[in-house]
Amino acid sequence: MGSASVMGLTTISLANCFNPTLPQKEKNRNETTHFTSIVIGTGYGGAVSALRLGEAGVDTLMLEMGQLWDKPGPDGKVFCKMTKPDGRAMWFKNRTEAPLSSFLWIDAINRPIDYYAGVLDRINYPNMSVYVGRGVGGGSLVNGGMAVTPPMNYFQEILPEVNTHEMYNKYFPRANQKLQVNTIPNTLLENSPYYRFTRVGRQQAEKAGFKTVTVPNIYDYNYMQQEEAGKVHKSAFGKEVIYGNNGGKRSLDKTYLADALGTGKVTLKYLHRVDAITQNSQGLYQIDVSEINTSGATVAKKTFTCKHLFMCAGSVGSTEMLVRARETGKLPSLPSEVGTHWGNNGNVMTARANHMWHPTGTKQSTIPAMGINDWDNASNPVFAEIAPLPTGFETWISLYLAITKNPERGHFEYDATKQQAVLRWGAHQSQPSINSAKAMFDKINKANTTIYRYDLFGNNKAFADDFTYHPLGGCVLGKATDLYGRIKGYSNLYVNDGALVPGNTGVNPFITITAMAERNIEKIIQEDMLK
Ligand code: FAE
Repeated sequence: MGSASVMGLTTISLANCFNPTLPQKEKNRNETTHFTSIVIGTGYGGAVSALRLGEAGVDTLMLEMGQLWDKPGPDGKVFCKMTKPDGRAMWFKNRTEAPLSSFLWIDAINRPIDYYAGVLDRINYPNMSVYVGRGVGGGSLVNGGMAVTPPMNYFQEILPEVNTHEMYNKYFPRANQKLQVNTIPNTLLENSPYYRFTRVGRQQAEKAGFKTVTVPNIYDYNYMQQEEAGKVHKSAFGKEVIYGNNGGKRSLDKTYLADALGTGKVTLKYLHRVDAITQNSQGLYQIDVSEINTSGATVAKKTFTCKHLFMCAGSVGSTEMLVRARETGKLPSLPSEVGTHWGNNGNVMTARANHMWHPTGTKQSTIPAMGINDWDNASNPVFAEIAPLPTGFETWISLYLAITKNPERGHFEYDATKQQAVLRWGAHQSQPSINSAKAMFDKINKANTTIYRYDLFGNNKAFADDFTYHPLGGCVLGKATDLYGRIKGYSNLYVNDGALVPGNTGVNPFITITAMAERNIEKIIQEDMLK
């Protein structure tokens, strides 16, 4: 990241500050409304697309509905802690909606908060809720940073038309390098009290005969070592993650997006929500946008046009907008495959109660460092992240986010009363994930004479099967699009985010999304823009 890029970000941040005293006409005067390309969304797919477009000299506008998270709140911090949430925690909610809903069956986790443009959203559909990041950087602002390249044979299985050799020799290494992926030093993993929960999880998995693997991360482990030494603000060690990190996290605003703005060809507008997309009589894409303030009120309506439109609003965001555009007649030729083949990456969360002599620690890093890898198991493939539960007191709980090979797929349907496309996912569709996770954790419980915790996820459930951190698909590569994300039925209209991935990656997905986006944008720039 060069200094020019950092300055680029700062300049843009000031230019885009919401200023309620500025008369509307003045604000919109001289505003460029046509760009060669527009990228909707600033998550992994959007950030890669914008950087490469900018480097190729293409004038590009990025539109992001969330905030630019660079201004400290009244407590001097940009983000709030998980254990002390306020309005900054969640996207326009009156109460937090954390994945763990209770403790000892008591509704002690979620709290009332101000209705505000916070950083984490939970989109609630029947039987399935989807967590997503809101802000410049998308999911990178709220995620656990686990940067996992999928096993090559599984990648080949889900995307057989994609050249695996090229992916593993060029685009996965490129994604890892640009995202500044690094590995936890042994001293932290083996000695730090903040990773006791990981060592306990590893020992108990291995006792049941499972393999464990260290998982790389984008969190800066040099910074974490300084946290341990008490030299810097404690972020991973200070209960910060799903509502943002105030240090250590190399989120996209510090990597790809800073470099994209540094090209001088990319303009970023945040708190700009895309409401509708259509094509005008000259074949240009027309994007209708509401500029909102942090209370959610619309402060300006704007229209932008472009030749090349990149849908990078995430699996749910891109799919919802496209299904709505098709069903309301705004882009009527979109193929029927748009809105199908959606999956939750087989996500299921579970927790075990350890014996008193196996405490998991009053101190826990929020950054997971290890997974239980049983993906080669032919009947029940599972890759389970050993997840932290940083409450500040001893719980004796081992928490896991399991990724399973659930073949079930959901689809999106337009609901005219809500004027929205809605995810259809039946409750029974989560059962294969529970079965696989149960097969793994029954064995771990048996080997360690332990039991599940039933008090954390509501309704006495041992498995939380009604939410996902990893929405994937909806506009799948080779189905709704060609093999590079060009949407069938239209020219110069692309998807380049998690919506392309067919429902499951077998591991945490952002490395796959980033590498695929690198591959696609390279081809699109070469063939559609430079020729
Ligand atoms: P995404 O990052 O969601 O970006 C889409 C962007 O588009 C967002 O900034 C939206 O606000 C914006 N947007 C949507 N609709 C509109 C609109 N109408 N107008 C303007 N802007 C819009 O998409 N993955 C891992 O690999 N490792 C992890 O450790 C991990 N942990 C996670 C933990 C949590 C709590 C969550 C929620 C996710 C986690 N993930 C993890 C998933 C990962 O963050 C996710 O797969 C990627 O962020 C998806 O990237 P996309 O580019 O598809």
